[in-house]
Amino acid sequence: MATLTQDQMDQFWRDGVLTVADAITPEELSALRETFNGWVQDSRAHSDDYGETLDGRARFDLEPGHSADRPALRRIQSPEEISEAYATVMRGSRMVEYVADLIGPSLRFHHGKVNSKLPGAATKVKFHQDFTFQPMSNDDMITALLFVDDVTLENGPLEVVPGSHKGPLYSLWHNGIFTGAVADEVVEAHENAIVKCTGPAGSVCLMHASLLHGSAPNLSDTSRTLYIATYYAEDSVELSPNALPSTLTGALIRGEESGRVRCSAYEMEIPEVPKETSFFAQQAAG
Ligand SMILES: O=C(O)CCC(=O)C(=O)O
Repeated sequence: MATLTQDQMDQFWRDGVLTVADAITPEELSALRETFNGWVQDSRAHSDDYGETLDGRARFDLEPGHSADRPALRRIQSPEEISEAYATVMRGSRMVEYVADLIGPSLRFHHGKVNSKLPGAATKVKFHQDFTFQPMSNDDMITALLFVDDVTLENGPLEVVPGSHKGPLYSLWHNGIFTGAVADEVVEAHENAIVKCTGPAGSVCLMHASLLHGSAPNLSDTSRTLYIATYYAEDSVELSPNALPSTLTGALIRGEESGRVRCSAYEMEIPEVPKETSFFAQQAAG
């Protein structure tokens, strides 16, 4: 039985985005926060990115200006690999039921990360579409952005262009450089349509992977931490190597193996996504 209402599902398919409250229990939320606060404490002992993920890149990404006194931990790659709290939410929370209502019943896990903007953090995410980082044989793919903190208009909320998931897909390459961001003209053309996704901690913003989105720096004195997990329909296959591989890549989270592949009749260039640098380093190069 569906957990989302028909109106919510219709809104998702119309806008490519839907924010829903109470996507995890208060206990799950406390466990995510406690774990994250522990990671922030640990980060005080480091001056450079640290830890290691499956492909050798750092697990913990520090913003320039990070120090022991003013920690600025901005990303944790694949937190489900190292934390029971994050693994539990990724596999078994209400958030997963919402995703299954939309693109299930059978789901696989693509990748996960924590994106944090501590108070005053300068981190800005330039506009992009996730699907061009991770093309699949069909586009039943959802990025679930779970609010670990209250997300307000001031603390760097996700900004989206409703309806943009219906196409086109825009290039992330400009003048021979991979920037992980669409061209400035694309953002300017959609400027008046941008909407900010806010809500209390424990809410989730469900975003179609082809939706144009970004986010601004945190100008407030409260932190904005998101746990971001991407899921795809069981019968979809990756068309390029996973940009953020983990031991859980492709894991079946809900339902059954069908033994088949479903392909959409759309055309796109298979993008080349350089793997040697982090997302933020790529965006900074643009
Ligand atoms: O952290 C955010 O505000 C946006 C995250 C995002 O778009 C990404 O990491 O791809």
